[in-house]
Amino acid sequence: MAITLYHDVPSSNSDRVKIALAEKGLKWEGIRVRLANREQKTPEFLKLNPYGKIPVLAEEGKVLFESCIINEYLDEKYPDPPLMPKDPYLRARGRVLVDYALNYAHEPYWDLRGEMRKPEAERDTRTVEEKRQQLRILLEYLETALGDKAFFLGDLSLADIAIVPRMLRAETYGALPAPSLPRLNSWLERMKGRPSVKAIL
Ligand SMILES: N[C@@H](CCC(=O)N[C@@H](CS)C(=O)NCC(=O)O)C(=O)O
Repeated sequence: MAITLYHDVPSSNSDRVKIALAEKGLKWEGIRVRLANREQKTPEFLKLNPYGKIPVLAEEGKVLFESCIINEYLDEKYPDPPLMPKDPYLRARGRVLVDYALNYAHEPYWDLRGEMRKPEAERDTRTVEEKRQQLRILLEYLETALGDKAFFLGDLSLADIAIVPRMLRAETYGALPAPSLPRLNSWLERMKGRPSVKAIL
């Protein structure tokens, strides 16, 4: 039951799966797909993932793509330790929060990423500050969703694992930590303390 992960470094979407694998204590072998060389668009790779994106997970000839779907597969196939609550509402709530963080809050994140990837001298500092602020405002929903809980659904779950790579990037791009988001800041520190997350930092 060898698990192969097609990934690159850095790749926040690959990190999402690496964190889940580590939380499950699963061994895996990596095949590096160098995004800089556009290896994800080769005809050979497109046979694995028609989207031409990483990560891709292969196990016993079975192939999956889309990081959140891969993580759900891992949680179902390797249920110990469980990374989703049993309660149907909480399971759905976790997916809602992930959708919010990755899709609804995508636009300012993506624009900020675009600026921050430019050499410092070429960045539009006004756009950078504006996008950081827009992102922080959207993240207030996650701040409220955390409430006084240590993790989004109470215990560590696939929701935390799905959201953390994006928040680590938000930190790298200067949107976090933010005084308006104390719970999210503490959650991020808590996540960074986990060996599974430390391994991808
Ligand atoms: N929704 C996908 C997103 C995958 C994705 O965008 N991966 C990036 C790397 S982090 C990628 O392969 N980018 C290269 C490209 O789009 O050509 C997932 O969660 O797996």
